[in-house]
Formats: sequence, structure tokens, C-alpha cells
Amino acid sequence: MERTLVLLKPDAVQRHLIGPILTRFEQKGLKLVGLKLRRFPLETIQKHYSDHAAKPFYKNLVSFMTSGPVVALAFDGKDAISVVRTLVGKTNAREAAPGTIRGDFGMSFSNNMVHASDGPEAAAKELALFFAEEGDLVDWEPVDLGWTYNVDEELA
Ligand code: FUP
Repeated sequence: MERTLVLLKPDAVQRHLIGPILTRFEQKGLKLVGLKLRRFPLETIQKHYSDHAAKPFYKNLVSFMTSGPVVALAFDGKDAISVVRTLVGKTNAREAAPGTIRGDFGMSFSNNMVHASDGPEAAAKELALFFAEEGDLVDWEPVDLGWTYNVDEELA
């Protein structure tokens, strides 16, 4: 099982897309283990995008991500990191495939609604950043786990 971080960016919140986007992840079979609506502090967003600090788009990116509330989500699932990235689609929403979240809901490169961790190292760092408090992440067992997966084959 893997755990990954998703952010619903300020454009998703402003455009009333929290529900439709969350539904995509839930219906896929990912297990929601963390959910927070916050205006995250500037330092949190700067740390989150520290890999991009030298890039020309960094300033706009940080300003966009602090321009309104963001929803932080944590999901568990088999291969959750790549499963979520596939659901989200290409960075430029205009080029993202139909059926993906960006492909179905957006028209922009920068206002692309969703962030998703791009690997295990990033996921660990980002989960620690956005779900740092005791009790932020909730472990529970979905009753349909044995229908979502073939438990013997896939979760052994
Ligand atoms: P992604 O992994 O698809 O979220 O994209 P990146 O980590 O490469 O980039 C992070 C965010 O920076 C993107 F969601 C959009 C923004 N960005 C730009 O605005 N311009 C660029 O040239 C590249 C990224």
C-alpha cells in the first residue's frame, strides 16, 4: 500500500469543483485518510514547491497557491502515487486527456486544479508538510476492501 498527497488548488475551490474532483478519487477505490481545508501559510507553500524555487514561474505559482483556500487530501491504495497521477492527467490541462481530472475540468497550464505527489520521496515529504499534526491522518478499514481488490493476490 502507498500513501500520497493531493492538493485541490484555489481554482478548484473557487470553481466549486471540490466535490466532483474528490468523487473521482473515491470512485476509483482510493481510501481517503486525510482531508483539510485551509489557507496554508506562505512558508508551507514555499517549502512544498522548493524544488521549483529557481524557476521563472515560481513566484506566480506561490502567489496563486496562497490566493485562497486549498484542500489537502491524503489517499491510500495499491500503487496510489501513480494511480492518482494518471487520474489527474498532464500538467497543461488543455493537453490533458479526456477522462482525466485536468482533461475534463480545465483549460489552463498554471490553474490546473490539482497537485499530486510525483513519487514516494515527494509523497513522504509532502504528507509530513500538510498533515503534520497528531490525528491529521486517520487509519480505517473500508468494508468493501475485499471487493475493491483481490486481497489474496494484490494485498498479500
Ligand atoms: P505537476 O507535477 O503536473 O503538478 O507539475 P510540476 O510539478 O511540473 O509543476 C508544478 C506546477 O507549476 C504546475 F502545476 C503548474 C506550474 N507550472 C507553471 O506554471 N509553468 C511551468 O512552466 C511549469 C509548471
